[in-house]
Amino acid sequence: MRTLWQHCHVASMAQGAYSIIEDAAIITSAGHIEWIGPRQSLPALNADRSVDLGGAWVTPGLVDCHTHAVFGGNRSGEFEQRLQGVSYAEIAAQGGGIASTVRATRAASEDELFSSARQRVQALMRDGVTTLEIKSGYGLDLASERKLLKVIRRLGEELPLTVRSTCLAAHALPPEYKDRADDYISHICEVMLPALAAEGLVDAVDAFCEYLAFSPDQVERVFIKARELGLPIKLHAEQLSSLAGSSLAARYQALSADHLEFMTEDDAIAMAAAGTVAVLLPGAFYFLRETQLPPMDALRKHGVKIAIATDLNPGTSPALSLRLMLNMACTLFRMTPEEALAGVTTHAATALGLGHSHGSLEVGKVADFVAWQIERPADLCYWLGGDLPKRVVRLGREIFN
Ligand code: DI6
Ligand code: FE
Repeated sequence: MRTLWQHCHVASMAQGAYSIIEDAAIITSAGHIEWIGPRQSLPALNADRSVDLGGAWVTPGLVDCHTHAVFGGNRSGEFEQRLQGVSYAEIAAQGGGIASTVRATRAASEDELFSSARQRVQALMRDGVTTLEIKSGYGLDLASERKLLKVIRRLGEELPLTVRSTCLAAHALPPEYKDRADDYISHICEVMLPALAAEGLVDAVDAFCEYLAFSPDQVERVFIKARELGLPIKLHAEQLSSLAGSSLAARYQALSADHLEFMTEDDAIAMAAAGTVAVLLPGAFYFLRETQLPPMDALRKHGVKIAIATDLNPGTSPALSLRLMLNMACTLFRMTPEEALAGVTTHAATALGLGHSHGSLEVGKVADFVAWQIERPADLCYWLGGDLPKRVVRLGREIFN
């Protein structure tokens, strides 16, 4: 089926810029973009049908490249406690924090995890998200991590969006390994990753490099195993302190290093040279009331690609709107709307290793796009949440109107 989409303007986001085409037309066939350009240059191709987009602005389908969307329970009770002055450390000492989500996740069935995650993913989809990364990391033992990764795969099979799974077994120390972090890393490398990769459940490997999680040496052992298994890597780095985790990630040609508030200029130089994308997470910055801003000038100066994501998780970023993150990226991090939009399209796709096929509207790429009834692309960064009128197309088929 060949479809002609017209009466629209396009911000194709090619090369990470708006790359605007006014009065544009798009021809899709077999789920891909066959032609895109100004309507007056439309080639004489016979389309099976023609769709009038009513003057909409068309952007690539949005890509949320960092989430922890599958988990049991939630932590709104802890949020309430923290607002009453109980510290994060006190909550953790009472068995709260990541540990409480791990308990709830281990206790939940696969079906329960699937149905709660589906609601969150559907909320993201209402913002025009057509590609989503989801990490495991609240199971922390082989059976529970497998359960999470299976739910992640099932979300990709049952919902009309592309889902990439990341194994984040090195997220926190499970209670069984208290005071034995090196042993847990050995278990991840010798047992968990090889088994989960062999079952086809893992598209990438991530770890949390932080003084309250795992050291750079421990993270490097995970990277070496990932490389051996032929899996790309990502890293939570420099969120709360500066450990040069992002430079370590760059040495292993990581797809991305994420958070990065405390990264240095040397880290930016290393990431630029390796093509490692900087994934910034304004929701976590906001929710934790952080004050240290990511070094935007160093990132720009060295040409590091910058992506934006929700970090959707129960502890530090219960964010159900990627468009709200666009606004926060502009308001809190001083990104331009054009940079922010590139951060949830082109650069986010690159952060998932999908830069060749997703993230911008170009001939040969997938026909994933959103036709927004807005006045200009900056509207996507301007409104604080809400539901903008839109039509969502995935693989050339309308999934949402
Ligand atoms: N960084 C974060 O902000 C979250 N995980 C991570 O690696 C925290 C997750 C949680 O508190 O549940
Ligand atoms: Fe995260």
